[in-house]
Amino acid sequence: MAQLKMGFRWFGEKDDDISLSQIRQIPQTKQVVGALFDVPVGDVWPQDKIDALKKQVTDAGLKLEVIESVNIHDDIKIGLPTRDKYIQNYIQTIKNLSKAGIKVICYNFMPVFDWLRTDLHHQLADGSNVMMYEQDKLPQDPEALMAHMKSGSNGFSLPGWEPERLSALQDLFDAYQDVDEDKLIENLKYFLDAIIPVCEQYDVRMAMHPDDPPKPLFGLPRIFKNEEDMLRIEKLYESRYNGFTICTGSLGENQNNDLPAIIREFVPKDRVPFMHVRNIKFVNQQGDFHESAHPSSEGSLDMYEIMKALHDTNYDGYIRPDHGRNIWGEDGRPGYGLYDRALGITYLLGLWEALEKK
Ligand code: DNO
Repeated sequence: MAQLKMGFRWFGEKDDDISLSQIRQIPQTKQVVGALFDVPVGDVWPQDKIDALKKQVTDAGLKLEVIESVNIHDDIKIGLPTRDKYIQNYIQTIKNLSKAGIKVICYNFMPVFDWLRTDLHHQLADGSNVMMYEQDKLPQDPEALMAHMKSGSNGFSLPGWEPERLSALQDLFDAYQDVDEDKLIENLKYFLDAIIPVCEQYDVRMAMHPDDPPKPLFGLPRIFKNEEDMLRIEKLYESRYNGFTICTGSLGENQNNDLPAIIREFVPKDRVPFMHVRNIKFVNQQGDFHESAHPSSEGSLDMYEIMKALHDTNYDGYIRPDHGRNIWGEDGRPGYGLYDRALGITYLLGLWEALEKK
């Protein structure tokens, strides 16, 4: 049976209340998706810290081959003259990661902040908690938004929302004033032109993550919202090293996006080294949604068709369950509990096994 390279996101010994030994007991899950969370964005990731993380994971009987994320300094996204320095740092990080056997780097090109929700603790009828997005509840300004995300985080730092990265928020917004979609694409191309040859040489594949939610917010441009955007990004640099993370939840938040079709377009072209799989449930016509139970045909996306598309296209990249519910008394980092993501893995593996035997 073609094995899925199943992984589980882990925030490190210091920042995660889930242990590697717990992850090891999830069936058929060998990959830890990790990162260094204490290196400021833009700095080179030191070899010794990477090696220490690698050793920790391998000592626990697991593998570290995917990094999520090496974040991109805003000067690169804005296109400031200082970007060259940060790009050189990024290149050095790629080389260091390659030395530790890393094969895939997940990253995003979202201005200022990463993913976004309006409620991090929406309670479902069964008493579990999920994250939710309701357009009308979006805080009015970026500062309020930052405070809002922080207050709902159960005291954990949320990936992409690290306060030190988002200090001086208003200045950052001002710096993006002249950056529209075309400019942002141009700056992505500049970045890819510099790094992809290095990735090719060092055998590290870049996997760009979609914008979440996939629409412009606070006047900031968004360049990875749908299939059309992907066709544009893929052409910026023709190489299997310029790839995508297909995140079913993020892309699925736009009801016009057809996930199985997107998988069938890009997997055969060898542009998808990494998959994030989760379900969401739309609650109204306007497209407000919450994230739904992980092992789920309860959500609005058809998990069977998504896995079938991966199976039909002989997907052999890495895959991980994405945000799940907090259940059974868990009160940890929103979206990243142990139980529901583990249930999600068994559900996905079950679908896969059935597809294999058909
Ligand atoms: C949120 C995550 C994102 C994702 C980055 C990838 O939970 O899906 O923070 O890791 O956008 O760079």
